[in-house]
Amino acid sequence: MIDEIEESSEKKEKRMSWWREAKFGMFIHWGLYSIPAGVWKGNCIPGIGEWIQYKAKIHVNEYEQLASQFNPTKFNAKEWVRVAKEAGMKWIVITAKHHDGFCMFDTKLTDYNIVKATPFKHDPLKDLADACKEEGIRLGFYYSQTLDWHHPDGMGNDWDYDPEKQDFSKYLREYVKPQIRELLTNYGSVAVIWFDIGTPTPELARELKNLVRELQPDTIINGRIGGGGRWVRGTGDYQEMADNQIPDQKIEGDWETPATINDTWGYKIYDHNWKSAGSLIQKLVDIVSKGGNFLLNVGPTAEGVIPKPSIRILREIGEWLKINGESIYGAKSSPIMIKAEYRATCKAGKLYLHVFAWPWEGKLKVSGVKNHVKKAYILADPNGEGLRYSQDGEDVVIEVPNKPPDPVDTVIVLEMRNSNWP
Ligand code: FHN
Repeated sequence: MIDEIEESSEKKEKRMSWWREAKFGMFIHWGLYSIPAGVWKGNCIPGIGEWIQYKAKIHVNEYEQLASQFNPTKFNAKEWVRVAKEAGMKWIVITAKHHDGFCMFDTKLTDYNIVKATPFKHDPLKDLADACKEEGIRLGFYYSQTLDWHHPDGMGNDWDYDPEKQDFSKYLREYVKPQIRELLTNYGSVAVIWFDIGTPTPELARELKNLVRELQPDTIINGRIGGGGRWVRGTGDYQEMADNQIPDQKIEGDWETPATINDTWGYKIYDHNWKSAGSLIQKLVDIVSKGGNFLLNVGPTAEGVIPKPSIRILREIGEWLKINGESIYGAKSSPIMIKAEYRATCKAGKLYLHVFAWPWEGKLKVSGVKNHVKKAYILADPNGEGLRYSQDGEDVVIEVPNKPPDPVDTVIVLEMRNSNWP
């Protein structure tokens, strides 16, 4: 029985501090599945793109052949990092190994990797690590520690392997752990290790967690390291919501929502169901107002290109954040009741009202303000005249223009007389 490495609460606070400020990050799902892009032998395979091997029950020896076609000559790490930066994202998490088992990094544990098995012959994670360092963006790695449809002892592939004969502990100890060691040794400081689905036993989860702590104590571990059964979450540094799930109410403690920008994580050529920039801005605000972080995905093509619609959407989000970022980065969850018409975030002495539904009668009514308001203004217009308001105890009524300056989310700042609330 292995015990978890103990640490002081100060250590955890220090590790989490940048993440709590950062709020908005980029998820990247990129791998061999980007080649079929949702189509196998002429058939559109339903479901998320990176699950194509599972959904179409493609045998390992057939799926493996994709590697010889993987040559992302248009991949440009600096460009990807610039896209993230322009969008206002503060960290990137990229798939080092997804459930298909193909390694997007140089590894000594298997030849089934981008350097040895593809004409590209190059480690894109190295380029990304360099580009991120240069641009001041943090880099983390997604690693599928439980499902591995390629490895004979990994879980999930019962069309090629007999689950009865698999030795998962051996796989985790002799394959997963050495690969995590590589990822935490060869790429400089790693911001996040993003496990998925959960580790089958608490013992194995602890072993993994200890290894990360031993190699890079500042690396944040996400909640899906699990440890109490396949689907049990919560033994990492923060809680991971289900995919695309935003809780109804504020949640105590650190948490994150991972989300798709259309309906897939890995690239699918026929998925055009793009979410609008406006709806994603509102999701980000909603999440921050409930105390969480937002990890928004892009699925680059097999050539190494982030799809144009994703870039356009991210640029629009970035434009909004350039103006309104003060109300997001480093902001705390809402100190007042969340309403359908608005959300709220705050910093010491400032309450940010994010108005989603404009009050057409010209008055925004807010309750629960436990301080004296000294000034009200639109964040996008800090040097403007300010807004007239009246306060009666905890109720504040703000007079607003006829039309919303920003129909997606106009941020109104209420500055307090003293900074002890919110
Ligand atoms: O099965 C995966 C899926 O492919 C994708 O990676 C998402 C991202 O959160 N995680 C799993 C499902 O929860």
